[in-house]
Amino acid sequence: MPGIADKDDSLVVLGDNPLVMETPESLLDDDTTPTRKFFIRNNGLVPARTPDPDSWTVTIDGEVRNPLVLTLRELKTRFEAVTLRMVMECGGNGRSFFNPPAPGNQWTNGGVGCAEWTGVRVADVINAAGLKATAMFSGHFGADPHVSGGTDRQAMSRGVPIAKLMEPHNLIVWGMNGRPLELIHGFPLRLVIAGWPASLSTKWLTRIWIRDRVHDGPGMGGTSYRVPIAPMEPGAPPDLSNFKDLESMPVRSIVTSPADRMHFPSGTRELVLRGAAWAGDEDVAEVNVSIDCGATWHNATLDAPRNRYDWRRWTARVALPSDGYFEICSRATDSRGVSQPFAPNRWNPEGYGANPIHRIRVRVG
Ligand SMILES: Nc1nc2c(c(=O)[nH]1)N[C@H]1C(S)=C(S)[C@@H](COP(=O)(O)O)O[C@H]1N2
Ligand SMILES: [Mo]
Repeated sequence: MPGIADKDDSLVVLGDNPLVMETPESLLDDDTTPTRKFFIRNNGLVPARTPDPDSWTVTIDGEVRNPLVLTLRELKTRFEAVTLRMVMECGGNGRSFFNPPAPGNQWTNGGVGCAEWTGVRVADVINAAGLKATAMFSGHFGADPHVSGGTDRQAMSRGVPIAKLMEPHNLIVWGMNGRPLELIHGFPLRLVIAGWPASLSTKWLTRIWIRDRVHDGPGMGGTSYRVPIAPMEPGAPPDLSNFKDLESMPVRSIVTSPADRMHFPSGTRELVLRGAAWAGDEDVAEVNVSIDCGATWHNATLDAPRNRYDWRRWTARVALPSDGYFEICSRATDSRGVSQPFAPNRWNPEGYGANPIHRIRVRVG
């Protein structure tokens, strides 16, 4: 399979055609997720590696005054380059926690990573094209062939309302963690839409179509990346008039150390817990940890984010009363006071946005 030779052996393959790999929580213990540990989600095939990345073009057209066709070289010279560390999270992250099960890749918490992205602001490029008053929504296009092999149809093409598109953290990137993008992550050019499902962050980016209506590419409409407005009964047939696009990703925390099922020597009376927390468009307000499956909670200490949309690394020291078996939990709360639920709420037919409290098990002695 192209592009995965350098990946960490411990990534878990959830599917091989198209290729999907998740990162076990304990592999997300770095402040910045190294590229070799970064999850992979393809909906189509991986395009051939272009021999001439500087000549790769992205088209900005539709409801703009001056449609643009910009080469990667022009993007680098005409616009200010910025580097931001930001979370990228699959909309289906956590899907395996739904009951009844929702079909699709059975992500645990590993459809996420936090990398340093280098590129130009989407808003700067769109402003150079000049939005018309009729501009309402974007449609994003990548060069990956459909799984059938055909290049006449898109594997996936999603979009966002114009107000979100113009958010200054959204980038068109060529760099990831200080190096050119790997082919599997979108070389030579990808979109990064901050805080919303990663399906919007189109790899192998070729076009941003500015539309006068909600985009209707594959991955839009129906129950795709959509969640119920009024909560629905798990497993019930969906009423399509009750769905809206999943926008900001919900608050989530993970314990990244120790790993699940760790065994500590008899007499260990303190554990240092480490993890990460993030909350889509919101800030993380606090992270609490428990060693008794949520019967009692303690505060974790949060590191400062580098910039908005970065994740928060956290640490906590917890005392252990005895040897034995402990269920350690982490629960984050966002700036609106919304916490991770004990079991995923908001069941939906395609399994988006499941963010239950993370739980690991350790044994002492
Ligand atoms: N062109 C293209 N872009 C894409 C996809 C795709 O299939 N094709 N998958 C999307 C989805 S669903 C996710 S979760 C992220 C995964 O990004 P990664 O593989 O770099 O981790 O890419 C998004 N961008
Ligand atoms: Mo995804």
